[in-house]
Amino acid sequence: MILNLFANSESSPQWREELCPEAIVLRGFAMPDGADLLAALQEITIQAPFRHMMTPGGFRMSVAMSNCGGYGWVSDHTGYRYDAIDPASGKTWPPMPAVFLRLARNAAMTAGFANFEPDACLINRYQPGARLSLHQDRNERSLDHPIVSVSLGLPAVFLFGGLRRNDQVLRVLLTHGDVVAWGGSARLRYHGVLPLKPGYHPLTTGHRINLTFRKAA
Ligand code: MD6
Ligand code: FE
Repeated sequence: MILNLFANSESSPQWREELCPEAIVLRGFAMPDGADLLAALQEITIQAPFRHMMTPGGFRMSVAMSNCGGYGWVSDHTGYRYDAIDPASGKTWPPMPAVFLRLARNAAMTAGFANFEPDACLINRYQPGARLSLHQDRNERSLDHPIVSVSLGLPAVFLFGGLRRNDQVLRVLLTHGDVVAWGGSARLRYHGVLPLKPGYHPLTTGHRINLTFRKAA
């Protein structure tokens, strides 16, 4: 006989986890594309190198950032905004690679958000100690579209809170290939990332990479 090790849902591997209604973790969803995504990323960062942006309050962000697509998220002393021009080069951001776009659309669809057409991809690079404090994503013109977030390389603890800054937060370990998609009633939930622990990953060596896809305009 063939033993079914996962005969009941209690012990079945949870591929899809709901953090709350309309916020879904798709475990390992980007795993097959990991190497292709990182190869495309190399090309992007030749045109638009990673840089540490300044917060409006004058602090240097510990996460290094770049962008691709029609719009890029930027932060400086004037505030946060989406800009079609990379302020470091004066040129448009590199186009979104086909493998990025296909993954973002597929993940959104799988998580229950049909017809997602991102025009911006913010690329975050974490080195050990880098963190992202609790924030809401609210610079997009319409909040009717979800956000799709792809984790590559070293694992990190993702904090997922409520609609108010002081609401209780969930801690979610995100590892290579995990995708988080959220929108609708969850779109303005506070979230952040705890300081990255040092480690080694064969595809990213000492870093974590996060891609967040949005419809900005
Ligand atoms: C990160 N992510 O995982 C940072 N924002 O490195 C985000 O800030 C984020 O993962 C909106 C939606 C999903 C995210
Ligand atoms: Fe965010």
